[in-house]
Amino acid sequence: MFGIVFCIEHLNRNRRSIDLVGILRSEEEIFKDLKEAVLTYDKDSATKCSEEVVNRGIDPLKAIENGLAIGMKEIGDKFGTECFLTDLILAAETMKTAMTVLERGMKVGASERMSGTVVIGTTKGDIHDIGKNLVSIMLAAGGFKVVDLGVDVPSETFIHKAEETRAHIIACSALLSTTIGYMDELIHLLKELGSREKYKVMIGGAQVTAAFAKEIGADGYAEEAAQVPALAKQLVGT
Ligand code: B12
Repeated sequence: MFGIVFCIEHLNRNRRSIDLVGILRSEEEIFKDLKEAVLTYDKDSATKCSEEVVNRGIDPLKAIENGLAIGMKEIGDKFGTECFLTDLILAAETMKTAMTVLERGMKVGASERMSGTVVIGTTKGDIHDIGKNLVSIMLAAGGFKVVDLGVDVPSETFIHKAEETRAHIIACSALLSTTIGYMDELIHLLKELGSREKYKVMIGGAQVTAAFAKEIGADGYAEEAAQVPALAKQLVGT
């Protein structure tokens, strides 16, 4: 009798672990669902998938780059033909919802933040913040203390906050042809104030190019958020 009970218990235990393995989705499946969530503006699914990423210890940056950002790019590519302003707003909000959850999975403690301080924001007149938020997350994960000023940030505020926080880098994002000029303004203002040498200025965003960065005398430019921590470390020499 004891033998039979033991056998049944043994089988059950094994089946449970098989079931467990059975219900564990692959990382790729979760990333695909995150992409779909952005494309269908499904905040519930975005939240659930992001929680799964965090709870299972999957790298949140991989989830952003291989899931959310791909969905966002698809929406961007369809802009003006299949997708319009409302679609963009809904997709962006879905991505933000997911990123709030994923940020909890970034394993960077205060003591590890010794690479330097970065003051970051989107230029005046510009409310695009998805790329800027991604860059912030990457910098924090790369060991930087990040002071995020949000969107529509005047050049004076960038400088004031950099002074206040004794920042090493001012990072500026812009997505509109009409707002990249404020990056030039920022550098001019720094020069006028005699503070140009105090900070490294790093710029980026869809309309920004390496040539533009060189033209206005910025210290660094990166096309992708993934390149930013290495660039920032190079700039501050850490
Ligand atoms: C989502 C989106 C919106 C959302 C923004 C939501 C949000 N919270 O950000 C909403 C709907 C609000 C919006 C509004 C508008 N938008 Co819009 N938007 C987009 C869209 C589709 C995607 C942008 C995005 O998030 N991309 C994904 C992120 C991850 O990419 P990214 O920002 O480029 O960032 C990456 C890199 O550039 C880099 N990076 C970014 N920042 C930084 C900073 C530093 C320091 C570094 C080193 C690197 C770096 O790293 C990031 C990750 O790899 C783009 C189209 C496109 N394909 O770019 C249009 C786009 C930028 N928008 C555009 C326009 C015109 C507008 C509006 C003026 C529309 C309108 N008529 O109202 C308004 C602008 C309002 C304003 N004052 O800002 C145009 C700009 C055209 C131009 N040449 O100026 C685009 C290109 C669409 C188009 N094809 O016409 N938009």
